[in-house]
This record gives sequence, C-alpha cells and structure tokens, in this order.
Amino acid sequence: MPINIEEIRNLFPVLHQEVNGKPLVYFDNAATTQKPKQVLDALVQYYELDNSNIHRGAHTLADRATRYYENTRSAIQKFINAKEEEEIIFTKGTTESINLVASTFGRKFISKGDEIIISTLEHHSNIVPWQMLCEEKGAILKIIPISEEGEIDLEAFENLLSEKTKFVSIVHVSNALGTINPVKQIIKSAHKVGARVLLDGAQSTSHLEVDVQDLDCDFLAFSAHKLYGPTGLGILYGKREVLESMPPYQGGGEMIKEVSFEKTTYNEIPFKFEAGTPNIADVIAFAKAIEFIQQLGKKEIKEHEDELLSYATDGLNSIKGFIPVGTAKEKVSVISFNINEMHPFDVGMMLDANGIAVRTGHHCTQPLMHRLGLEGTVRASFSVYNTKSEIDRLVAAVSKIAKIKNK
Ligand code: 7TS
Repeated sequence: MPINIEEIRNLFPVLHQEVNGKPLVYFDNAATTQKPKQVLDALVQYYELDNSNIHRGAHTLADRATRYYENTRSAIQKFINAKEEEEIIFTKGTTESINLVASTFGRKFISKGDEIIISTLEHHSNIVPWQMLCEEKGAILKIIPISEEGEIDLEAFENLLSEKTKFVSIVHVSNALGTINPVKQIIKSAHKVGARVLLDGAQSTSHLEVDVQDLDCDFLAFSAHKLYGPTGLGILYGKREVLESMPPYQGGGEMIKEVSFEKTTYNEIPFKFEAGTPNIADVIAFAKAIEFIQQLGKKEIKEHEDELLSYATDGLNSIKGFIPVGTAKEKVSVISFNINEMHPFDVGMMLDANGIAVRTGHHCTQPLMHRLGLEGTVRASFSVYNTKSEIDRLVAAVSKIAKIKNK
C-alpha cells in the first residue's frame, strides 16, 4: 500500500514549525532523522514508570526495564535478520561500533605487515580507527579508488586483495554522495582470501533491506538516530564465532563472570562487550522506531524516497549553474551539489533563510572531497516524511540562488 504522507507527518511534532518565517523543510536526514511521537513517548514513559538499572535488580521495575531492553535486542535481530540475539551489541553509535572492532579484533588478530582495506568513500569514523590501529601494529591501510561518478572500482579492489588482507571495512551507502556499494560481491571476494568484513551501515539501514545472513558480512555497524530513533545509541552486529574470539572492549561491571584480584573471567556475548550501565531509555525507545519502520514497510519507504530522489534530480538538473556531485547508477535519496563557484556554506545559509535545512561542507569525508577536487558540497537528503511540494521549494530556492550568481 502506498504510504499516507499526511498521517506520517502528523507523527513528527518537530516538522510542524516555522524557521525564519517559513514552514520548516527538513532535508538533513542523512545527518539524523526526526523522531516519531511513539519514540518520544517511550522515552518519557520509561523515566516516568520504569526507570531502574537492568540485569541486576531483584525488583519489579528492574525486571520490567530488563525485559523491555532485551526486547529491543530481539527486534534488532529480526530487523537485520541476524541468526541470534546474542550477536547484537549496544554501543553509542556507528563510530563506537567501528572503534570496538578496530580495537578488539585489531588487538588480537592484526600484526605487522597485515593489510586492511577501506574505500575512498568512507566517513572519517571508518578511516581513523583503522589508521590508529595500523600505526600501532605496523599494519598497512589500502584504499579502493572510485570513479568520477562516485562508484567503487571493483577491479581495483580485487587487485588489492591478497593473503596479506586481514580485514575489509566498507561503507554500504555513502553519506556524502548516496552511492550504494556492491557490498555482497565485496564480501564474497574478501572472504575468498580469508579476510573479515565490516559493513558501515549508518546510511544503508534506513533506506535498504539489510539482511546480514544474506550479505554474509562479519560485522554491521549502525546508529539508531539515523533510523528515527534516539541519539547516543549504536548497534554492532557480529557473527557469534567472531565475537567470541575477540577480547573485551572496556572493563567494568556487566562484562564479567567472576572477578578476583588474581584472575577475572568474562561474561558471554553480548554482555562481554557492554561494560557499565547502558543507555537503557534510548534502547527501549528504539524498539518503537523499528516498529514504525516495519509498520510502513521498508519497500514502501524506499519507493517513496526513490520517487522523491528522481523528482528532485529532474528539477535540480534543469537549473543553470547546478552541479551534481556523485551520480552513481545505484543511489539512495541523497543529492550532493554545488552552485557555480559559490561556497557550499553560503548556499546552505541562503536555503536556511528559506526554512530549508540541508548540510554543507565535507560531510566527514575529507579524503573523498579531496579526490573529487572539492572543498565540500551542499547535501539534501530525503526521508519518508518528505514531500514533493517540499522539493518544489528546494528547486525554487536553488534556482533563485543560482540566478544571483549567474547575473
Ligand atoms: N558512517 C557513515 C556512513 C555516516 O554517515 C556516519 C554519520 C557515521 C559513520 C558516524 O555515525 P555516528 O552516529 O557514530 O556519528 N554521518 C553523518 C552525516 O552524514 N552527517 O552527520 C553525520
């Protein structure tokens, strides 16, 4: 069934406001999505009725909070089709999920001369942790090149692979350009040389069906806040046997089985990687975000977003001075662009004056911008609650801005 946009918009209180005297148009969804009412209500309800520490209290509230918390783990397991609930670890974001793998898997399995492969499209959070690891271990970071359109060079990737390759960490969908990478093929090739693969799913999980068993990735990292959920909550999926082979991340409560000054033993997964009191309220509320997505249907969401993408692409491409950045064949609903010689920040300010929220700059992908010979771009990213009439407003505003410069 096609989605009912007005009904959906009514679930998002934040959308119903004016910015600079104009109705807000929120096109910064790749940075973070807005949260529906049921997620906000779940946060308040938790603090008003259930607040208590989990996994340790012998009382009703603690029991209830633990049950809700673990229900979210189970909802995530189904959401990404993981085999087992224990393969889902809560972190504070994609960034922490990647750092967890780099520092624990890296500590145990990466040695001098080993090679780790990432791509030119990566977000800084999938570059810097690997650089830090390589520096510490004397390992080597190899980079997959891309085309002018923003697509990964698969042949070059195949040529980078060897028995030295121990790890491939790759973005599923580029946050800066929207490119969807052929990750299934990348994973298959990496496995042939015995390398493990992490998918940065920060941008893919909100737009695409992500099935970790079908993809056969060893790890998947993503953030709740880009999926209509709260900030400060991330997920790391890992295959059971890989997670079990890794040393713990942080030491403290919850992650232990038995502590003595002579010898401490560690808890089973997932708790081995969840030291300390976790982000209970946000985990509980995130289940409502997943429910929201599942009620609408991933397929229906994607159809709506694809329609917005093609409508916006057609409208913007007709403007003289509009320069698209990233024109991959397979894309999600992200449009990166520049206008003539204008600085992206100036364009962003002018759009904001029209009530239109976009992101400008390097989008935490400085090496990518460098490869494209750009300082940055303006990025409009669309979500399920956006409409064609909002895109009309973007096209009209961009057209007006381009005319100033064309004069
Ligand atoms: N990887 C990708 C592909 C991302 O898009 C982001 C955030 C991250 C990792 C980091 O996620 P975090 O939740 O840990 O911060 N991307 C963006 C963005 O494009 N604009 O703001 C944040």
